[in-house]
Amino acid sequence: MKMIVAIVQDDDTGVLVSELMEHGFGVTKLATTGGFLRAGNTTLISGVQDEQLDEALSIIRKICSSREQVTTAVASPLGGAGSNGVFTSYPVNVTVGGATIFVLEVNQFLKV
Ligand code: 2BA
Repeated sequence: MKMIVAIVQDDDTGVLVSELMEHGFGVTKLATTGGFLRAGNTTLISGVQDEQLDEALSIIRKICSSREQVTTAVASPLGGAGSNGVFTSYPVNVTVGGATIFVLEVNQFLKV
């Protein structure tokens, strides 16, 4: 048996948990905080049989792969925000998603 520990973006959590549960995986969700950015992320733990590991990892990969997303940035007018200039918006590409995954060997699995 293996234990998957996957640190994922909060935005991906809902879909990922649903998908894992639909495929019969047990999942525990923890609200966590990244040490570098000090921003919220989600850590999922899931105990899986050895032969199910690839299926679980491919679901995580499918939902959480890092991808480019277009968002809108707003530029302040020349002269600063207090001037009578016009705020303009423009599209920017940002990278979202991605997962950090650890796969651990499970020595014992008990429910008491
Ligand atoms: P990632 O490397 O994709 O890591 C995303 C989150 O995964 C991390 O959030 C942390 O919560 C967890 N994580 C990553 N590696 C880990 C490990 N070896 N053990 C335990 N947990 C781990 P943050 O710490 O807030 O980092 C967010 C992003 O900032 C990282 O994305 C990476 O792109 C960047 N980053 C992290 N540390 C950095 C550093 N020392 N210098 C430059 N960039 C860094």
